[in-house]
Amino acid sequence: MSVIAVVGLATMGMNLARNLARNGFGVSVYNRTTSRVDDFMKQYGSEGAFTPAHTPEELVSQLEKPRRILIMVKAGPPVDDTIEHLAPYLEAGDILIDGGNSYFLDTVRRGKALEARGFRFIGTGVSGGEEGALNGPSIMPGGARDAYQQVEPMLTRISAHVDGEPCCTYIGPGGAGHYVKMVHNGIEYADIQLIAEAYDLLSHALELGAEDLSRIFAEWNKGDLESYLIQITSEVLAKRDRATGRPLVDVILDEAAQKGTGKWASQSALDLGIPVTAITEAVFARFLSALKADRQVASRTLAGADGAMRAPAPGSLVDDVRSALYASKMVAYAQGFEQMQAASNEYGWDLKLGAIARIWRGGCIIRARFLNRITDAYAESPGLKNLLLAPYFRDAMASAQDAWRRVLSVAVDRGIPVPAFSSSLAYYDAYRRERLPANLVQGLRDYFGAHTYKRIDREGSFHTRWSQDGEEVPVR
Ligand code: NBP
Repeated sequence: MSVIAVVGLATMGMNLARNLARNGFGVSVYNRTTSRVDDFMKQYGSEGAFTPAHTPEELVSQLEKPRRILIMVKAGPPVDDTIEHLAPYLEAGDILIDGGNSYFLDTVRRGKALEARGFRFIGTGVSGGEEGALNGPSIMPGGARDAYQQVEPMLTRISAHVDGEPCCTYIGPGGAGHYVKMVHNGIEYADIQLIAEAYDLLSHALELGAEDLSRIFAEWNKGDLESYLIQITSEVLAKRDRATGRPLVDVILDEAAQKGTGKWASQSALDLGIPVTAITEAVFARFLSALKADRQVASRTLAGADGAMRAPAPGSLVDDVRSALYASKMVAYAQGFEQMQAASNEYGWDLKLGAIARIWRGGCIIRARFLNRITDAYAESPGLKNLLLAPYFRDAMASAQDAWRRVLSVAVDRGIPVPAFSSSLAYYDAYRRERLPANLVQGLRDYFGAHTYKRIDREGSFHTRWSQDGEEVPVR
């Protein structure tokens, strides 16, 4: 008998099944297109205690009770289809785990529907891509805690480990696991966009080639910016294209694709009223990149900047861009964590933000040295309102900001688009302003729509009869 099944043997399912088997767990494997099961057994069958299944019924019959089934299929209707194929053979108490990138409200719906049928459901985020799935991902499980306890030994064993701690912890009930994974992916979008802007700035302002830039990123990876994404940026930039001999990055088409988790994170932030500008700018930047044909026309039509400012010294600009990247990244994480806090309040999840930072230190795409700083910040001050207010982040922003502003001046002067850098700085400057121009916004809204306003010196709501007698009247 197997202790767990993996359903869906594409990239993620295949590698998670191998990871489970390597860690000594007996795994049954099944896939809708059953030739994939046979291919899997041929290629990896000797790696561990795998049992192939060719029907849902056969799969369920191979499992110890309560049955534990990890579903790794394409997010959306395939998850519902898979559940419906398995359900007729399951018994009360059996546990279904959806490890794909499902939308968190689908997870809430599925959890309720399955509980009503006596089954238990865990919606879990899994990050780390192909390599993480095989060697240790970061795992974000949500749903019924008692169900999680039944799979905890397996999930913690196969997850990445940092300083002896597993990158897997119970996140919260309902859709909490998939929500946190969604914000993780949103932060990943922001991180990647910021890196792309740093690359663009240095390659245009200093006319550096991919190999020079690769060396700069490798150097940055030795300091505060040390992270998986900075490391692989250096590797991507260093790669030469076999066909043309040019840097591969120079022949890759500049249209970024997406699968939707960044968009969902932005949409949820809009619903919650949380300003996650860095993630949202990153999503918009991908939309803009996809308008390649339009951009080609505009590039020949619209005038650009003349770059009249004094040229910056190359060394100092490289250092400044590093600081701007770090400061913008801190803003992106501060916003993402604020969004998770808001969602936790809204949905009653009691998210432990410090623990989430801890399980993102290994295995996942945004793993980075500075996640320790986030864990420390929440340990020191569990009710922290915004990460930027924690002493480490406050001081780091203060020391990076002059460089950040210089970088934006260069970008504006040269006409180099840096939407995530600049929106992060705008957020920082707006967040630290005691008084914003929303007073005028309120005045205008009251003028054309009698929407009323509050005053700084008196309680209550007021309306001014702007275009009549100009009198202010209190409003109940
Ligand atoms: P895909 O997202 O490419 O999905 C392919 C799998 O879904 C195959 O096993 C396929 O079966 C199955 N499937 C489909 Br499509 N429609 C189905 C249906 N109606 N009923 C049953 N099975 C169906 O696989 P993946 O890249 O391994 O990702 C799996 C999940 O993990 C996704 O939610 C993904 O977003 C998430 N994820 C992926 C990564 C990554 O790096 N790839 C990282 C983190 C999370 P078939 O063989 O019969 O077509």
